[in-house]
Amino acid sequence: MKRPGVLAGALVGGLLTAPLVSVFYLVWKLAGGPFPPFDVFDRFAGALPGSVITFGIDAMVRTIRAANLGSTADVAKTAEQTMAVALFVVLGIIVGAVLFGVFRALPRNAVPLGVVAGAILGVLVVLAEHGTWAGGMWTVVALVLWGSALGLSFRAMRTPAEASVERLSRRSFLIRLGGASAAITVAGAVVGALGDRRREPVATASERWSAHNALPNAGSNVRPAPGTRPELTPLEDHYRIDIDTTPPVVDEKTWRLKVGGLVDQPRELTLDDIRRYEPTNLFVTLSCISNPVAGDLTSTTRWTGVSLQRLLPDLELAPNATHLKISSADGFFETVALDAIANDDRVMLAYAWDGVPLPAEHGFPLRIYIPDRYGMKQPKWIESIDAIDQWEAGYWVVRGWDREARMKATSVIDTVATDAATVDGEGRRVVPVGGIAHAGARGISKVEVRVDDGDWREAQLREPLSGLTWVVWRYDMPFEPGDHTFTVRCYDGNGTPQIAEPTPPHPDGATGLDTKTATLG
Ligand SMILES: Nc1nc2c(c(=O)[nH]1)N[C@H]1C(S)=C(S)[C@@H](COP(=O)(O)O)O[C@H]1N2
Ligand SMILES: [Mo]
Repeated sequence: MKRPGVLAGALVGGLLTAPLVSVFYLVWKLAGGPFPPFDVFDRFAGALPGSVITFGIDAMVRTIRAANLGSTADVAKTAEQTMAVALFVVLGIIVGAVLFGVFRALPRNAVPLGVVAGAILGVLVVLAEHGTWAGGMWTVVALVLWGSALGLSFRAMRTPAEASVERLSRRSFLIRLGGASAAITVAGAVVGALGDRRREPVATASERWSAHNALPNAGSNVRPAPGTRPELTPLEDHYRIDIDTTPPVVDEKTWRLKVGGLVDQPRELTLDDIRRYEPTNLFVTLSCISNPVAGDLTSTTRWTGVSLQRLLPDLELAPNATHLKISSADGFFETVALDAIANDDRVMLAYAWDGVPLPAEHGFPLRIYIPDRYGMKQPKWIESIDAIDQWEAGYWVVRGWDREARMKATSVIDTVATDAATVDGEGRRVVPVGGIAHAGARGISKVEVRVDDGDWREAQLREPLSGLTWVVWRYDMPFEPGDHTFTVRCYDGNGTPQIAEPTPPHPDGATGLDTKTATLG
């Protein structure tokens, strides 16, 4: 008998892993099962050294921006998910090759060996998931089936030593396997994707606060230059950054906020318990520390939650507690100093954005807001709060990012509205130039624009939505035909100018001035 070798094993491994991924996808989309390719990838990425991850993120953000691929957050997530599926298939190919090597040595036991290998792989994959029992069982069953299919394939590919017979029957087996593989892969992907579309939207637009209320600065006489980004980001456009390929799904019915550590007694709060406190509403601009100058990883919405100053007395912390350690459903964590809470009643546990429950990707049911800090300090999907007596490094601090992560002052040109030239108060023809400026919780006192090598000219500032949001600015440039380069800079509320020297996001946030070019004709 001729036995198939490791190359055949690699091929069969790939042909069996593609439909496996597809069936996992189908069960995930239709029944909420686990999706092992993402779980394995997330564990793998979480274990990489911070410098490697940072390099990866940086390269990804740069590529997306350089190639103009669209929303950085969306494209990055899709890229991550693609890599996760590719990695899983590659692992399937490697395991297929290795197992065929083993089968060659013990040809009579190929099927039972395949079953055992599938079971072991199943358990390893379940360890990477943080899912339910049923999900874990399903994963193991699927991988046992996968392993036995590998063993059966090996058996089917063993042929009498006569060469011509061998080639024929092997080829016909592989053709049939390939056909079945392709059919299952495509069917699973299509049905899964159709099932996904029936998902309910988080909250329809009409339920949102912004659908029924005017913004607090609606009466401002500084109107945004045409083409300026929306001052309040529509919920579906809010940037999104998190460590996992898919957000953790939290069930409100079983979710509890667990409060422990240095407290008189541990307790568990339901979302309703938290919502019963008098709410705090704040307009907030959140930014990712990985956002390059003029990047799209920054957004503004209206946050609702309970101020930690209001909640803390009821949690009865021990007198020696100095920090809160906040831990999330996806394994993310950060610490917050009690001093920071005592000094600022805007530090809050938030459960709503724009008047509706937090969208799943943005931290449902609960996240924290800490003014003046980049997003990396602000866990979503909070599960527990532990009072502790010392500072601890958070998830991204452990991985080499700045421990304070204070937002840098930044200003951006959104538009040179060449099509919207108007006439100003003095009868001059002007072109509106506009954008935003933001300096965390420090406010913006001045924005200046320079055209080519000219003097810095002061822009008009629209009243911001709050002291925590970006400020929309506008500069009406006296019309002058030709190609021009525009540069913007801002000063924070204390009069400190933004840092003009260009530096990358790592380790404490990007700096540098934004420039745009436009032709006036
Ligand atoms: N649990 C959890 N919280 C998290 C993260 C995460 O990966 N997991 N990412 C943080 C980072 S780096 C940012 S920039 C913000 C982004 O919040 P958003 O996705 O709602 O815009 O969430 C923060 N909170
Ligand atoms: Mo971030």
